[in-house]
Amino acid sequence: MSETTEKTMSARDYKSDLKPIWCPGCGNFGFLNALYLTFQELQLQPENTAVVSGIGCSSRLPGYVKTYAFNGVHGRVLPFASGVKMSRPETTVIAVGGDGDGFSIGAGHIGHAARKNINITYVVLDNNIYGLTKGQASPTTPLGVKTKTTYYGNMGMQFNPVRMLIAYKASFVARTFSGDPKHIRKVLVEAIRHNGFSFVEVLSPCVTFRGKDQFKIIRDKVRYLDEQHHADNELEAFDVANDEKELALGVIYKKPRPTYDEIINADVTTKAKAVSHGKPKVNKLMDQFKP
Ligand SMILES: Cc1ncc(C[n+]2csc(CCOP(=O)(O)OP(=O)(O)O)c2C)c(N)n1
Ligand code: SF4
Repeated sequence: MSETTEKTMSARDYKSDLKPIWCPGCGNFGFLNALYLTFQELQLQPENTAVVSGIGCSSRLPGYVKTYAFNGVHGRVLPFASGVKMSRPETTVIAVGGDGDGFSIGAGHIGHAARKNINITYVVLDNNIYGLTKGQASPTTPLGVKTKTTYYGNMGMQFNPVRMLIAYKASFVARTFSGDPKHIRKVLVEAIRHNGFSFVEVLSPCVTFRGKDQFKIIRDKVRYLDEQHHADNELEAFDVANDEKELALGVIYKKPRPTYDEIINADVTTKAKAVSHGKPKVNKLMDQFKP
């Protein structure tokens, strides 16, 4: 008989030996520290936890965490994370990446992971820019902002990730800010505990390519949701998401429903029973493939 012994974990135990090489002051530090504390609060066991990413400054994060970790290819964080979860359902899977990784090259994957309700937590460290490749516009760069690729000012409208994810039928959608690690932790604990696909947008300034004043700009623009907000009401959640002048922080939408693996397991079990009761049908089907 195998025995599993759970180790009591402190935040420090989740730190890998690699030292982050992010620029001093990068918003990603606040998130990383909050992540260690979240793991401690949930007492996640490293052998049952996987942090998976794409490519970007933010996607370096799995290297700094002492759990299973995978730094994949640009834009493919969700297929990797979904694969890990489907093959190892007992694993807590955290997918991490940037706004470029998630909403540009990887945009095609989000809707499907969300609508299928794959039981993972997807965190986008949204800095409104491509950081790693040195400052090109991303899908969340605000209108009019001058970047390396938008010399005359960004001409495309900025994506609204929270609104997008509610529309994609994600069962949990939240927004938080790397200038408030306590809030990140509160939101992340709830996101990881949520049974289903949870999406968390972290406003996480790139101080190098968006400017050091981004923390102040964001702080002046956010408000905290309280118990007056009904996160299970989709229309109310859309109203909150639609407000782009004052950005709401907290759990904006949450409506649990069966997860992808729960549906598959129930379905496969039912079908397996039907097949075993009706063997001739399967044989008849297989006969078609005989020479
Ligand atoms: C297939 C592919 N296309 C392009 C790149 C180049 N590339 C690397 S990271 C990146 C964007 C990084 O921006 P983001 O995902 O927002 O992350 P950040 O660095 O801002 O955290 C790009 C375009 C790549 N590595 N692979
Ligand atoms: S370039 Fe921007 S996102 Fe990348 S590490 Fe530096 S501050 Fe952070």
